[in-house]
Amino acid sequence: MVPLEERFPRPSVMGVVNVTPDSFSDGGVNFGAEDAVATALRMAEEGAAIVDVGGESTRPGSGGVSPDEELRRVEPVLEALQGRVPVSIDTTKAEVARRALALGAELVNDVTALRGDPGLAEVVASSDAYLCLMHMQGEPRTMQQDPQYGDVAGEIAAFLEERLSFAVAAGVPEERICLDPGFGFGKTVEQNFELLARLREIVALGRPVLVGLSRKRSLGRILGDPEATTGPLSASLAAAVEAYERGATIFRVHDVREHVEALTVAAAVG
Ligand code: 9MG
Repeated sequence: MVPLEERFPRPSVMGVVNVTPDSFSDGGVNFGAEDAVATALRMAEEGAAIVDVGGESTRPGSGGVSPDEELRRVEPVLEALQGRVPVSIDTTKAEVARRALALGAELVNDVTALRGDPGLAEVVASSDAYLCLMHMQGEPRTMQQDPQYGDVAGEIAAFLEERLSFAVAAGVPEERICLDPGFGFGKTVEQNFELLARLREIVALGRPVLVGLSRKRSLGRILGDPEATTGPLSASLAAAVEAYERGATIFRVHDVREHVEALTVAAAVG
């Protein structure tokens, strides 16, 4: 088995392919399977190490979709990409992950860190897939209402350490796991920026760290729009480079070419 850090050397870019009608960050441009496939192929050409295909929105305020609906959205995309582009499946559901892995996905990106579906750990453990465990306070529908932390980086590090132990105890080898502090998932603007400043505390857990800062609303808000629901590319690139300098390995982004270029420069300096 190839450890995750060898399969995805630092920095690796993960392209976001939301097969959803209701994403703020990309306006639902990939809701049609053909568009989603074309986007994924373009991202691979632009240098993405992997594309993250998801059929359920996790933006603040969103409710869930059924496994059938999620599969209806992602299956044709996974079928068309099989053997052509490395794929990650962005899902919290065992049934969706099982089907995606059968269709060639090599990473399961679970924003609940194995707290959502009790069957998901077994699906990952019985495959040779990689796994991303992400921190979220609350659930997407309500998570931005009043997030509270005593020590944001310390609490998130402790959470991720516990979820890593849980996943390993469930049979997922540690070498296959990466950790994600979950920027924007139950965090205020100030909490997100403190977390980014202290990202080394998450990196110190010893597993590769994946970050999703691209187009996040905190970036728009720090630039002066208190109602922003997204952030611009310029701010996304600055945030990615800051995360790189603090040790992040995988960057989940919408604008692949620009992030590959920015991170190549950062890596040349680093
Ligand atoms: C699905 N999704 C949306 N934002 C994300 C982030 O920051 N990290 C991960 N792992 N997944 C995300």
